[in-house]
Amino acid sequence: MFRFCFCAVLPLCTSMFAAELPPTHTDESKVPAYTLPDPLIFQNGQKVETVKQWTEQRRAEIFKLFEENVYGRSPRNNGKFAAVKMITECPEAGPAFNGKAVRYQFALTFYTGERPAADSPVVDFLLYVPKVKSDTDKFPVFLGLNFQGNHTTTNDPEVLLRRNWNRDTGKYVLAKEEERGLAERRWCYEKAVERGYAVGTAHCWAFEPDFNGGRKLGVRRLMDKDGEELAAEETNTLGTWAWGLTKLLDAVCEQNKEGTLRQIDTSKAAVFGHSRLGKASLWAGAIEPRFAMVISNDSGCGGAALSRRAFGETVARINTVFPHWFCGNFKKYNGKEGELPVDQHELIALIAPRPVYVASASEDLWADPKGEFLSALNADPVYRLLGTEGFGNVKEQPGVNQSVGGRIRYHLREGKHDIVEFDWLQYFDFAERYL
Ligand code: GTR
Repeated sequence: MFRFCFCAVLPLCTSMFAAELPPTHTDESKVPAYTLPDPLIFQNGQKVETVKQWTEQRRAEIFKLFEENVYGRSPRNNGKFAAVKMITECPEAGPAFNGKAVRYQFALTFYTGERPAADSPVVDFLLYVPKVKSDTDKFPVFLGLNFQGNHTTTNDPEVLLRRNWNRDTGKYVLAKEEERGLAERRWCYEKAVERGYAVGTAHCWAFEPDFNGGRKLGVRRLMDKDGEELAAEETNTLGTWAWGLTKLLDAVCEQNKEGTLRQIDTSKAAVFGHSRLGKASLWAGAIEPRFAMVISNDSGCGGAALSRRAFGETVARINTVFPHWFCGNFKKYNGKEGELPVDQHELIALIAPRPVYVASASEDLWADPKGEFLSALNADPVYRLLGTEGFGNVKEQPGVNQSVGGRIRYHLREGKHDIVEFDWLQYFDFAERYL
């Protein structure tokens, strides 16, 4: 009897669940015909012909459309967040990687009012800087968020086991020793410092936990009024992470001025991210002109991939599974990508003329590698208008494992959705040339 019920009910449950999820496909023949908005045509139909028109008017127009329709108005721009202050402390600094680097561990405390409270949000920020060999050494810095805590990004035993979020209880717990280094293969600290780059990271959940309702638990709670609904154009989790990336840069700049990080060249800061954190890094590049280079690793839908192709993850799908990532207005475009006043090539155009790297992986169809490539390609006219070589002579998506382009650069790494040494080595080469 039990067996009968179980068998009868299970297919029903799965089909109900499946019915709630908007369908997706990875079939190129099903990609709808679409026309991309032209970044060099104003909304009123007028053409952008001069650098001045782009810099002073059209860029702002596109930026506003992204704010209102996709990522939401950044905390830094909405007036309420301006009052949030940050204190940077450095409880730990010491040698790492056999003396090749110095490891700094900062605690960034966010608060409003006179001084931090006992429960003020704290973000732990880990930074490896190459060891200084001469007084004139200046190192560029890569900044990016991580998925599970700083201690998971390395086996370095000195990385402090600090607060970490527990998703089930929605509370802070202490990070565990057995988690140390879990994501080490995704981080290339030692190679980075050998090549002369500093790399800094913080757990994205420390800025805001990654679930619907996380807003009440992260840094954004400082600006929430009790019971206040989030306005449809207000930023959400991805926008908060992007803002968080700008705070990491603030911390580096502040410590640079104070002398602790005088060996960092703050005019050479690259922002990077993988997957959902790649979406955040692209938006961070758009909101923060101090990021001198932007890297998107397999960022997919809502990142580098064109929404209008609706290949792999779609707008409807991402808004259903992750309702807290984008602003409320983005949901208006579920199944109606053609009505979006912008598409993701224009996000890349917002970064122009700064160097931007878009990376895909051949088996990562969910993130639509071709759509990511086409975004890079369609941002090229803006880079050219601004007097750069843009995507160089690239017109077609390259085969696997070839890095192509100029100031806009692209590769399709062989393999799965991931960030691995091959990706990092391309980013270091790119930085060497353009940062
Ligand atoms: C997936 C999501 C993608 C991507 C990825 C990740 O579940 O559909 O948009 O962000 O997660 O962040 O690893």
